[in-house]
Amino acid sequence: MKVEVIAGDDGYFQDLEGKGYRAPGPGKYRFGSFLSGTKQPYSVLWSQSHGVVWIDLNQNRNFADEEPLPDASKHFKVTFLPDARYIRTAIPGSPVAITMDAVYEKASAHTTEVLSLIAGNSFLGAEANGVAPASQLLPVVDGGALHNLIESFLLAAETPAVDVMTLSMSIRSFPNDGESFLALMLDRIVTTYGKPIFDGTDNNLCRVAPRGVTSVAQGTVASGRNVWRAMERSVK
Ligand SMILES: [Ca+2]
Repeated sequence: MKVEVIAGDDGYFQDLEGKGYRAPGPGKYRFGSFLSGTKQPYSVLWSQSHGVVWIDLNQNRNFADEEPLPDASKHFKVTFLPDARYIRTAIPGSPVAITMDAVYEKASAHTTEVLSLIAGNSFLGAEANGVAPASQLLPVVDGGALHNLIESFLLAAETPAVDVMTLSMSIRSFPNDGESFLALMLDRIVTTYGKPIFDGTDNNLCRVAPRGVTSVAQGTVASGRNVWRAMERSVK
């Protein structure tokens, strides 16, 4: 998002290679692209003055046919990438987070895991709420390795505006010597910063699911849940 472009009255502008694009309207934008988890490039347009981002999901070089996305940390809104499974990322240099789940077309499993635990407010139109209903979210992307995950929790815990934390990740196996180093570190983070970690028990909808090593930490709260089969059908 380092390139500044100016769209004309008709919304059209060109990138550095001379390719033409159409913005939702005339004005000044930041323009760039990012690679999804399957290395699919997507063009991105950011109006800093309006605080919204557009992603050219259908890749027709037209942002006018895309939905404007607000700042993810202020207005949690999910964007689905059409090419990948279980991808949740942030676009570098922009305030937007993206999530994708090819299995649940209407409600991403990992997204609902976060929503239901933390920011869920009248979840799916029902009376259930998360730990901090309608709260603002600070998405933190971890790099997959053990030290990245710990650093991500430290980054969140050290942020003054953060009160509670959760995580959404696939089952991973980390090196251990009989006790979990990750669980030990999570305990220390919770103790040091006084901010609880709510750990979702996976995302198997109406099936009871176990949780991984993160729930072993005494400072984390393993949150189980159950979804009725009728609701499972409604989100598929
Ligand atoms: Ca488009």
